[in-house]
Amino acid sequence: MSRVVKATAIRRPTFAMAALGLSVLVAGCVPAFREGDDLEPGPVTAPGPAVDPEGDRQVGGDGMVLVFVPDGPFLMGSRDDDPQSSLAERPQREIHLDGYWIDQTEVTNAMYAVFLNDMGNQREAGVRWLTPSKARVHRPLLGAWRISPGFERHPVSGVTWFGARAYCEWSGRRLPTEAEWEKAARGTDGRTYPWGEGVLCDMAHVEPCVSARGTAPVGSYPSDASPYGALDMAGNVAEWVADWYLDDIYAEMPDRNPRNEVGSAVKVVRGGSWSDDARAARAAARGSAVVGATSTAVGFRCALSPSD
Ligand SMILES: [Ca+2]
Repeated sequence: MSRVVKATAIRRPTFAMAALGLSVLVAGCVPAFREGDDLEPGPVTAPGPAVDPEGDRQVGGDGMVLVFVPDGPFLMGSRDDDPQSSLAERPQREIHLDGYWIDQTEVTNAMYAVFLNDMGNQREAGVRWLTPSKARVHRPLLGAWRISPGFERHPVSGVTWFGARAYCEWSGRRLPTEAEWEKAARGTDGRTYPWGEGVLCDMAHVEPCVSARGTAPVGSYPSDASPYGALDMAGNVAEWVADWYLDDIYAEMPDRNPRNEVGSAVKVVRGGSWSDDARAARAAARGSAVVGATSTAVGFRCALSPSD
């Protein structure tokens, strides 16, 4: 499988990340740590095909459970009269997506450590895939990548967009599009949160509801479940998706399977996190960050089309 390395300039995003609680993202975070595996990005090897297909769920070769989102239309974006929404979420559109699979949870530290031990912590666009100072995955001198004890099932954080994409390709999947992420999170009916409306604390791992700052094991909040069974779409860590970010894309995007491939620096980040407020946890909320940025509050999940 060949991969394309985008030579992008890293700059501050054009969108007001702070409004969505993503101010912790830092542009161009080049990790200041010693590396012995300064490899050029090369062929990506997958751990194997998805196995054990069973109805609307299957298990990937990396152990991730995937849930199925059926073909059909859904309401994407926010109504003009929604006081919580931003202009970038409007106009609300009926968008049709072909059926696809999406990871039930965010990719975990345990999964990402396997990937790093296979591929190394490579650079793309001058930035390492993972910034250990913002992650619970680290590597001692001459040792293998390992996980801070107790954090094996927490979502990986501190990864660049490139590091997220590389993992999904390695695992035989891909990053979801922005539209796929939103449909997986809220279903077809335009609901505010994955579970419906109202009451955020105790429903999802979001600030200021969490007493201990930081991530939680994936799937710790059964109430943070979408109509398709995708978990932690409102909270835990926010998530990179495939699309480049544009403020005004909703009025122009096509009705079927939209995917914005136009851009050079800023990618879409979706969902709330342990450091985000209720507004950012809405399924329609749009965040963004430069592709080489890393954060303790941003991770990712992958997707898969039947035709992939
Ligand atoms: Ca999440």
